[in-house]
Amino acid sequence: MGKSALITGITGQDGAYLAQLLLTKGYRVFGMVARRSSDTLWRLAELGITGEVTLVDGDLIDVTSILRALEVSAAEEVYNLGAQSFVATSWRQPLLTASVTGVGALNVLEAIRIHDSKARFYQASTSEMFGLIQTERQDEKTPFYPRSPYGVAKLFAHWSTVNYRESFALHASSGILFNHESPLRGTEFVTRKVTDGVARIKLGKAKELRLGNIDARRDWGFAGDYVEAMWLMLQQEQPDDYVIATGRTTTVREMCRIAFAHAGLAYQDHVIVDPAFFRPAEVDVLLGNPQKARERLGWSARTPLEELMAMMVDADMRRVRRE
Ligand code: G4F
Repeated sequence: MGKSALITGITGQDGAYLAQLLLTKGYRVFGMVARRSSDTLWRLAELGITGEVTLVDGDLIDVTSILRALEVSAAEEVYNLGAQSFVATSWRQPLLTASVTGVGALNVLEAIRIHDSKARFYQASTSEMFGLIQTERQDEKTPFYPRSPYGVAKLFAHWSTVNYRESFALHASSGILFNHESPLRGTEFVTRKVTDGVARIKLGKAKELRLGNIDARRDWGFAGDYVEAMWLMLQQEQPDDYVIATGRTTTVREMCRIAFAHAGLAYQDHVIVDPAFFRPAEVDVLLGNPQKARERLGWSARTPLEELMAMMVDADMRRVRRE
């Protein structure tokens, strides 16, 4: 019988891709699902794996439910992907974000420790922890400077992971993932908002697309590539922290140009900058250095931004046509 894995946040983009990957590797996959989660099971359905995973009720803010999920799943690997993950919302719901995204990770670590589980632990850390960047390219040694309640909460979760590794010898690793996108991304995030907008404009269902700061720069990769890095981290003898990125940074403006051009459109004809989408504090630029992951995990990003945008625009064209 294959290994058993428990994924928190299985209904999100990364949870769905990771579940699919683990199933192909013969794992029994359990997903902890919070009743109050706004996500539905559409992503698992889209990948055709709804019936292949076992869903367990549980909430990151309820340690007892996590203990129960560990018991039911007998998990050998635990991937903590659950979070309030939309940065803009974190200013409007800072305490919820701190509880779920920050303390939630500590709750999983505590549950593993109390349960005396030998499970290996993966924490979904983020480039948002670098925030106001302290070096041009960010790696595992770059000092953190989060710029949102989300970034602050993720930093707490990250250090909790490091601390439990050092205090209790847990096999706990932290993947500092830069932005990663796919057709399964929520439309609140900028890439999917753009590709959904492109499809609607192309098919005559909309004329314009309102965006915030299009001068921001991000290091964007494909989520399907990134979940492989998560799995690889837990296969290492020693737990550690890894930056997962492409090593290329692009403005939101240029990402728009690529997406619109794929549909034969010019972004300048449709994109309107609307201050309503500006953030109280912005992360202007992110650029990861994935050298350690390349050398130690043998991992590197395989999907260039042009290919990723084409994949997302094509998927949204099909989706909008079906509506
Ligand atoms: O797509 P975004 O909302 O992603 P953001 O804030 O970088 O966070 C994402 O990536 C992180 C990894 O670094 C994750 F930890 C996090 O959970 C999430 O997945 O925004 C990207 C950039 C920002 O600078 C934002 O200000 O795009 C800019 N932007 C410009 N107009 C917009 C918009 N973002 C959104 N969501 N919507 C806009 O209209």
